[in-house]
Amino acid sequence: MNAATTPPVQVAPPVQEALAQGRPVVALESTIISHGMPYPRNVEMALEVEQIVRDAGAVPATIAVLDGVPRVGLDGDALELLASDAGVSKASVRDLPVLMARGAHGATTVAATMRLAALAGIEVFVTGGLGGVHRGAAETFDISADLTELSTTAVTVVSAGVKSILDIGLTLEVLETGGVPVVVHGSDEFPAFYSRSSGFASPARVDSAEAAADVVRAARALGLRGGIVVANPIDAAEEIPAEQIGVVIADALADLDRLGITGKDVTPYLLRRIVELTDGESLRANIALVKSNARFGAAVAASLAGS
Ligand code: PSU
Ligand code: MN
Repeated sequence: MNAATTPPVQVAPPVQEALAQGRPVVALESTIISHGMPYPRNVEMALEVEQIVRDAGAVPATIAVLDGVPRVGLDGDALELLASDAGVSKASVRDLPVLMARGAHGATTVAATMRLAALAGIEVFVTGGLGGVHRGAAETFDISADLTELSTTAVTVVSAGVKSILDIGLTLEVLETGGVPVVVHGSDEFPAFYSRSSGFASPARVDSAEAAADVVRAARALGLRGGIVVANPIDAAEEIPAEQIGVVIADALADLDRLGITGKDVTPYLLRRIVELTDGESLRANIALVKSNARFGAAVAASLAGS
């Protein structure tokens, strides 16, 4: 018997049943819980987002590694642990084997969540923001593994775009190189997470969940190997204008060199610092956009399940 043919992923019964019956399932990541927001807003957000997915008729599947086991679909106790335990490390794809070998906990990034979702047979994944090409990457080579994963794993990722802590233009270039379709819901501009506008045109626009699902179906028909980026801009009433957040981001970025922060610590540091510098305003916007993405992503999953 070849153990390698059975993916070592534990799928929770409600998720398993939904997948077996062809009902819509939405994967959710856990780095956003453990390293993206402060406690207790992080666990409240995680529970609210799961409920939004349920209310839209889909089954939520939050993904993480617990005691070395990749888990797809978590209960409230597991979400509480992820939100509050300092021993939960940030897990991208390359960290998965190490955590499994050690029996440790890990909160999965977009890249790792995509990989585990694909192993479980889940097609749609909702998050807040994608990782991408960091500013100054020409020197640091700091490019998120989220982009590599998008070019190799067939999962549709619904986000509010890319924060301007990153180089948005270069991130879009790398997505193009990777053959990743990028569509923006209801806008001609690619969104910058806190703001609807980024100064970069949307590679393609879709005006409904159905239209987004049409793109996924076509990619599936072509047998495209990689994923799809569906960007859902933050609601106009919730956004922080680009000029306003730009100053804060510049301030936070300036800390990196001074404090010697590099590698996987960069994104969590910046997220935390932006919350401090905006007095929680960025956290409010972050939670609002994740909820909006959950509603839209569940609708995309429902449309795909009907096809
Ligand atoms: N961007 C956000 N919030 C987040 C992240 C990114 O606005 O929580 C997290 C996601 O889990 C993403 C990861 O996959 O950071 C990217 O980290 P890195 O840049 O180290 O690849
Ligand atoms: Mn990085």
